[in-house]
Amino acid sequence: MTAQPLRPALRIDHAELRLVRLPLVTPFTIATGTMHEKLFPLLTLRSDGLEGHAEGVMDPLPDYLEETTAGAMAFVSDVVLPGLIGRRIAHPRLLQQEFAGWRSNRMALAMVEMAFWDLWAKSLDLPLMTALGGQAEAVEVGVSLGIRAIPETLDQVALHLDQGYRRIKLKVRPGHDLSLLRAVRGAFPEAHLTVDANCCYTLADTALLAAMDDFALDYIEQPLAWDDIHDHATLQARLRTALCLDESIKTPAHARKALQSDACRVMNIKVGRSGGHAAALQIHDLCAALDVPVWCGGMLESGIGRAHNIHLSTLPNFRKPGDVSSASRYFHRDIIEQKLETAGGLMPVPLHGPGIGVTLDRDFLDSVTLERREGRA
Ligand code: OSB
Ligand code: MG
Repeated sequence: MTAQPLRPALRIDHAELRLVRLPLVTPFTIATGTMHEKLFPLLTLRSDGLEGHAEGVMDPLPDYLEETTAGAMAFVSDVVLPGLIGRRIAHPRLLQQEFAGWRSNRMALAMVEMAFWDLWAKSLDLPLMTALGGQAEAVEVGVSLGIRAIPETLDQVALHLDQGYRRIKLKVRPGHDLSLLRAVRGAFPEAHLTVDANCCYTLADTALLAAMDDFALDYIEQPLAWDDIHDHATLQARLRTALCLDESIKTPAHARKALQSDACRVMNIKVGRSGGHAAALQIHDLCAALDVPVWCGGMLESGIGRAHNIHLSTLPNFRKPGDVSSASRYFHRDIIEQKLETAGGLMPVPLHGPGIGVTLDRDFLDSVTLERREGRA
């Protein structure tokens, strides 16, 4: 007698790729520019009456990393999906092997892999967190505050600390760094503070970055170039404050090299930047093995990407507050039926059903969809 498989492989019957636009409540400024709206691809994979969803975290212009929304839409709809539709896939981890030959494009591939994880968890009637190996009722959350005038930033810090957020991340850039830190640290001596430079410094700024040691920051996020690890190791040796890498970590191999060279002592995991959940779990495990804490980064995701991020954040080495703050900070109305809102610095894990545990608000989604492409077996 042969054992029955737990469940048969899933056949991808249908894929729908949308381009969605949501206006932002307030413009969000970081060192590389200002976002006024969130434009993103949203993928739905269907199998046997079930649906899995994920969104892409690339921007319209290649100013965070090299991927673009238009490039990802074309790559996914013309190349990746035709290679999967009609195929039976036994486990989401197999997609990592399937995609191993593609260079870069980690955000586009993550969207496909993540939609399949959601579909697969639903086929097992499990929450995504359980399929990933995590467990929690809620996860600890911080906020990322975009660049604004210092008095406005002080008001924002006070507001978010009052709301219970567990960490305040300040976006910095040359000319808006030490003066900002003097003001914020002066006003909030006890706050859990970090800064994020989004790659805007070089080793020539070492003295300025070393001066940040005086402000009791938990870490400095991605001070140097997006495609660098080596210079971060040089910088880390010259600072007391821990470095945290974001843009530089696009694969588990990048994570390994960064850890081996002591280029950072904290890591930001963005599942949508790193090729998907399987890669995010590998990065998580590598960091855990070396006792390096991780936290969940965000890319102003809608409720779909936010739900993925929250489920992933239930893994045990997510030991610092993540950028999975309330969706209402960014959007007047979300594309899901549930509200992803924090209380007391905690974001509840959405469990309104299996998988990512949230459901699409289809009428509203249709009203913010700019383009729709379909593929069917
Ligand atoms: O570097 O973490 C970043 C937003 C857009 C691009 C890059 C980053 C960010 C954020 C936002 O910091 C975090 C969030 O989604 O709340
Ligand atoms: Mg960052």
